[in-house]
Amino acid sequence: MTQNLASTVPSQVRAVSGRPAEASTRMEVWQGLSAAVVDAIANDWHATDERYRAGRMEHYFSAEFLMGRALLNNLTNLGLVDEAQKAVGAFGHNLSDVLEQEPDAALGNGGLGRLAACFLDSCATLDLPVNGYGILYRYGLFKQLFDDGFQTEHPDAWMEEGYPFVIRREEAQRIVRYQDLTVRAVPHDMPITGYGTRNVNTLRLWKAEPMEEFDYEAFNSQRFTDAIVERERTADISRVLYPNDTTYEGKVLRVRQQYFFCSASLQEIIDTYIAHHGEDLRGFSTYNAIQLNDTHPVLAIPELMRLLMDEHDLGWEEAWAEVVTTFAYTNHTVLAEALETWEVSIFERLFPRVLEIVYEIDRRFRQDMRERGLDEDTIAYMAPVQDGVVRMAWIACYAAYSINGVAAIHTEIIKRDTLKEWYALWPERFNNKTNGVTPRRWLRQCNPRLSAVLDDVVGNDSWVRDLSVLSRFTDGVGDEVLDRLAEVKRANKADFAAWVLEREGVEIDPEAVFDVQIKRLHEYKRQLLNALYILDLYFRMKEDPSLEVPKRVFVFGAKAAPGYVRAKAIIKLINTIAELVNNDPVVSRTLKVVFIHNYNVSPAEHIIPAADVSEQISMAGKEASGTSNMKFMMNGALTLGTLDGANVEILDQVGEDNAYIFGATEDELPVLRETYDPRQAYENVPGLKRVLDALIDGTLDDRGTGGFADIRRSLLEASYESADVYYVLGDFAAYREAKDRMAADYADQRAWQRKVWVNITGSGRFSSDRTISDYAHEVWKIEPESV
Ligand code: F55
Repeated sequence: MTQNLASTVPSQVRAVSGRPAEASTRMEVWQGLSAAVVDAIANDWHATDERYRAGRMEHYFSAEFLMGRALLNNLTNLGLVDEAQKAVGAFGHNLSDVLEQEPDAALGNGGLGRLAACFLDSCATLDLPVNGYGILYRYGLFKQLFDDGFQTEHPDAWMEEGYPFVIRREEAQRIVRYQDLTVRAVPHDMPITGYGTRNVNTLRLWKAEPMEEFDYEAFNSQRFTDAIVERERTADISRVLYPNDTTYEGKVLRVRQQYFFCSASLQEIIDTYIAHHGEDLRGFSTYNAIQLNDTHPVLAIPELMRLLMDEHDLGWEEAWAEVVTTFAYTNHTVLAEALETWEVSIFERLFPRVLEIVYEIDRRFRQDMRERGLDEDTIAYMAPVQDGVVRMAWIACYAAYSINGVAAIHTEIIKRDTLKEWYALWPERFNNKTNGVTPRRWLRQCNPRLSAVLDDVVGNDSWVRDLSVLSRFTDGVGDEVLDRLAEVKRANKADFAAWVLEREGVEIDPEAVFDVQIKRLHEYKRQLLNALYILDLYFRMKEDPSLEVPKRVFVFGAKAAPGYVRAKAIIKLINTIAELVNNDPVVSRTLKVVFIHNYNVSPAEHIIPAADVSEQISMAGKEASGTSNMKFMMNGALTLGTLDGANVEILDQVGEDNAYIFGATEDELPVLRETYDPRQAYENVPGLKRVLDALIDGTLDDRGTGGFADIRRSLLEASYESADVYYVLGDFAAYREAKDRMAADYADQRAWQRKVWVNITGSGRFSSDRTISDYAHEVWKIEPESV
């Protein structure tokens, strides 16, 4: 860096505000400082791009990138935090206040989108030639507010005030053609800095724009409104992120979005190939690999066929040979309702040529399978097109050279159940890549106090780039380190308490156990189990005022898909329980319940460092991996969880004494199910009747919506087969026992902090650096390239 921020920031701020830096607002200072950071990395960014494009690259295709805030991340990676502090301090601003101005780039729903963001961070830090490709949504995931405890959704126009970290690349635009519409795809690039490297990788987000600003002919011929309508149809494509996680909706606009970014990205990758290696595309997969983040970008498979054949003269066999050595597919769910399928008629309307190619893939697949001797039923089940629908997961399994799950147990389940027919055919394609999270954002930046302890224990900050070094220090630290851990947590909790008071208006005591569940609201994740526990504890305390209960704060953060009625009722229930508990003059001295509204990446950065207990309580077999479990572990919270997703591997790592595991396991559940009767649990498990009856006896008011009665019915009164699908009542007793025991154990702070230390120092394998280096070696076959 040639100039320092002290000299560049004031002029950048002036350029934004048109006033002296001293007279500029915090938002303008954020803009100016951010522009100064982009300026500081511009040369390295360009050099990285040139270097990568000349060699073999991996391209990460994802409909979602949940990036969160960029400024502090970049300052930290570049080692410029102190310099930035001084630069803004010189004209009377405070860096933390400036940082809080930044909107979150919430271009994702949850774990899947955040995983993509952590992966980009690791790729840059490891100097790996990887770019991300996605969509520049004008509206990110909706903003959540509570109105009388009910979720309401509001648009998130996150870039409207200007956003210096996306750079429009006018010159690199492509054209994407639909049968009924032709649009321009304009790339907008975000720089992805790494920690302690000059490499700067790229996230390329495509924005849909009309071919011409105005259709002047239409305008002149009085068809003005037609011209406007056309513009809007184009803008629709990148207008909004669909707010569904886990469940899939067959919206035509969604398939348009998917094709849009796949086609534009592939065109660019092909052009780059030609520029460096010539017109003969038969070497395409020598230089390119593409990771498909779930099935959302699977249209890239037929689209690459189309481009190679129709635009670049390859024959079917030649094109297919490239396709089957280019794509790798990551599966993120075992829930049946999440598998994407599209009506053939939609493809017909939007891109008949792609449909033609899909039919040809289907025809060849069937022929291939017959030759292998598969029976007709199996072929019909696995075929890319059947009964008028295109099945995206099956296309992915047929064409991808690698298929992976996101945690060991999840990969076993897809091999055994979800994708078993594919596993039988091509076992060598299947591999596990347990998720990870970036220790830069999720430890170094969000928890500076703990980071300082780690710097001292390790003797330097090498753990930030190699988290596995921490495991050398698990044993043999003295009590003074454990005491420092306790102090750090205490200080983080005090900060968090102030943040909660300001943001939610609830007062909480840093002395209490902070017990946290933050994730999308879904029945399989069982926020309801947690809520029923709290309500039961409330009743236990009312019944016996002398009961010794450790001080607790229960923290929730969760958005529900806007159309997911029962999930929204669960949100209202938790808010109603919070009101009951927090307003009880006696119980509220011991218990508090806080629902953090609009949970997102940056709230998570405040919440996680302050947590004592990490709630990971999905029904076993349903949570593919989970990633907040890893963030909590790194920040010294202990896991209260089922044997599901990556919890299994966390338990493996820390041992039974250092985690609180409860409940039915994935292999036990089918057997238990055979005789499971939730009504019996209701009658016999102490406390259950009382809490379930409170849902309908007037104790808790759902304002006449019937939401609470529906929740109760989902557990008890549905037909025998479908009652309590997620085994909430079945696991209730075990959960209560583990959670009570955990809270009691907290009193012995030395013993607790020892467990905390085992968790922090054992979190190395949950760094996304480990995940990414496994993908790089085993799947992508790429090497670091440092600029
Ligand atoms: C988003 C859109 C659609 Cl159409 C379907 C699913 C999603 C989505 O957000 N899924 C998601 O977040 N899945 C999660 O992926 C994480 C990363 O692998 C896992 O840790 C988590 O278990 C899984 O639920």
